[in-house]
Amino acid sequence: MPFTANRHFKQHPLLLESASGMYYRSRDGRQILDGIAGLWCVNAGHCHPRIVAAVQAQVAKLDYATAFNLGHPAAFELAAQVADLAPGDLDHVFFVNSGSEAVDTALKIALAYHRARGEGQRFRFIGRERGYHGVGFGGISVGGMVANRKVFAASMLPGVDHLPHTHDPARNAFSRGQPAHGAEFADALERIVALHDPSTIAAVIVEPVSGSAGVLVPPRGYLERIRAICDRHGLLLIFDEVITGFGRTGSAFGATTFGVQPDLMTVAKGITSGVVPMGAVLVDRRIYEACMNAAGPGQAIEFFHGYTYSGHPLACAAGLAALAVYRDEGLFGRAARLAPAFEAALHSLKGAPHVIDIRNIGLMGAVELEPRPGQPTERALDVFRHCFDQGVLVRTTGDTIALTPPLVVDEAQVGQIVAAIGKALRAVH
Ligand code: PXG
Repeated sequence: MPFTANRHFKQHPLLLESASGMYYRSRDGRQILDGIAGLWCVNAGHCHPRIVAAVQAQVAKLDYATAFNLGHPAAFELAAQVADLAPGDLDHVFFVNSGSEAVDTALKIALAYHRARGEGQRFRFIGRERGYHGVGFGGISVGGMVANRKVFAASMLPGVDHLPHTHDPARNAFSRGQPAHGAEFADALERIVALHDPSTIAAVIVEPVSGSAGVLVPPRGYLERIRAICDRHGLLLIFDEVITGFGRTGSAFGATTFGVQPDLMTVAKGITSGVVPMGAVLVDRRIYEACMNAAGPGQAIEFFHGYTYSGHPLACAAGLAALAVYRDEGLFGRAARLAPAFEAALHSLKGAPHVIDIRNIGLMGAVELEPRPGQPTERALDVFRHCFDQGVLVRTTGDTIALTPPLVVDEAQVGQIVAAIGKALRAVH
């Protein structure tokens, strides 16, 4: 099982059997309120009838079509709609099947772009401490989660360096929205760039909001500074929006919420509302054109990369239906409208036992607990279990409880989730 205590699970299995809207039903017949949209992905709510119908119709019509030298209309339609939603000139789309594949693909596009322009010496990537970019060798190399890296350290990509993370509880604990302090963490990029010689660096990759590390919201002005330093030195800026994409922060993307334009963007999860696996890389027109123009004439292939399931018909059908639901139900706006109530509810946990920080943006929130001495993660895992027993699903990362409900959540359900956490905190005290 992925990222799971396998032996513990088998002694204490938790099995889900069905789902609808905001709720799972467990194997033992209990209703579980989903506080984490499956795994930060089911933004439209579970088993949305329009998405279900679209996938059912598609599987009966065209089950599979290769995207190698062939195509099918839904892939081009979905690409056009995703590009339409994206800010600026991110108007070309490469489909993959997960966030990890999206990240590895984006890193490869960055290398291909520089090489196409005669700057093949740009091979370095800059990631960030506490960043999560999936589990491919590219993703763990630029990622900054120690546990995900240490076993595999001998096989990392060469030439990767990391920015410092921006978590600064001494100055920013209990911030609502973007923290006031820490734009200067971006200045480390200047130092790293100088150290390695700017002309060797291909790209910088960051999540606009670090998700897996426990919802680390960028300090005010931080992303703008990163963008400016990238521009100064000709580095591409990749936003990994696998979690922040498709409404999570209260608009289509983190890039739109924070008003900072990346050159490449990786997405997954919410692109199909989690119904069929899919990811994508959104590419700035200038990058696309450089790669096209550099290739040989005639029938030369421009980018030697792709997956059997790139643009899978079922994923495209789910994606088109999910985008239609987001649009017709106004779910990104709903997330923005609910965000203040979500924030107030979450911050009402200040003062509860062992709570040392609370953070939030859009419908993304975290409650950080003081670890038990010598037993990191145990307190949060106990809270997880107490919440589950109360019929509420939350996520833990380290000693942080993360909340990312489907965007169809209502205020009463937010209240129920927060009340369950409060009760659990008192119970495990
Ligand atoms: N980038 C980001 C920013 C992610 O959050 C990935 C890439 C990888 O996506 P795939 O589809 O390959 O898993 C992710 C995935 C958690 C959690 O609870 C987060 C993710 C996956 C599993 C658990 O923090 N994010």
